[in-house]
Amino acid sequence: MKLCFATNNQNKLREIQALLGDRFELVTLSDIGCFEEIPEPFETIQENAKAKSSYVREKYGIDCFADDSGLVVPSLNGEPGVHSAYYAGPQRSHDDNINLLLRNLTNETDRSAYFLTVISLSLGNDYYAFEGRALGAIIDEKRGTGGFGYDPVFVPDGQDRTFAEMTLAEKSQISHRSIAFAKLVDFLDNH
Ligand code: ITT
Repeated sequence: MKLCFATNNQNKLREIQALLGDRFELVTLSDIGCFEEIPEPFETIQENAKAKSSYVREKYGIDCFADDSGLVVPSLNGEPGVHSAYYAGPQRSHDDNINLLLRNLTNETDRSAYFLTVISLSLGNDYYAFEGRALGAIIDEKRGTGGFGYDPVFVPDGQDRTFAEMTLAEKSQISHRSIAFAKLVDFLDNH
C-alpha cells in the first residue's frame, strides 16, 4: 500500500521509518512534489494534525498520514503544547525553546510533563486519528545528544535517562510517536 507521510521533519521521518518495516511503501512530501509549507492554523494539536493530512489528500489525491506533536506542561497551563516548534519565537532554535522552557520552570516544583502525538490519517474521503502519550518530567539541565526537540530535558516515567540519552530504538520502545504509530499500523493491518 502506498502512503504519503506528510512531514518536513527529518527526525520524525527517521523515527517512523525505523518503526515501519516493509508493510507500506512510504513516500514523502518531496516525492509527491509538495514543497510548500502546509498550513497549521489551529490552536490544538488534534486540529493541526487533521489539517496536514487533509491538505495533502485533497490537493495531491494521495492517501496520507501526518504527525502533529508537542510537549505539554500542566504547570505552564499546557504550554508549549501546540506552540512547541516555535515556543521561543519564529526562526528560533530547539536550544532557544529549551532555554525558555527551563526559565519558565525556575522555582516550579511540579515539573511533570508529557509528549503528545496525534497521527492523522486521510484515506480517500475518510479521516481517522490515533493518539500516543509519553508521561515524564522536565529536568533542570540538558542531558544527551540524541533525539531532537525537547528530548534533552525530558525523562520518561520509570527511566533515569532523558530521551536524548537513549538510542533511537530505546526511545521508540516507549515514545508518544511509537504508541500512536502502533495504533495506525494496527488499524491499517485490519482495514
Ligand atoms: P512537521 O513537518 O511534521 O509539521 P514539525 O517539526 O513542524 O514537523 P510538530 O509541529 O509536530 O513538527 O512538532 C512540534 C515540535 O514539538 C517539534 O519541533 C519539537 O520541538 C517538539 N517535538 C515533537 N516531537 C518530539 C519528540 O519526539 N521529542 C522531542 N521534541 C519533540
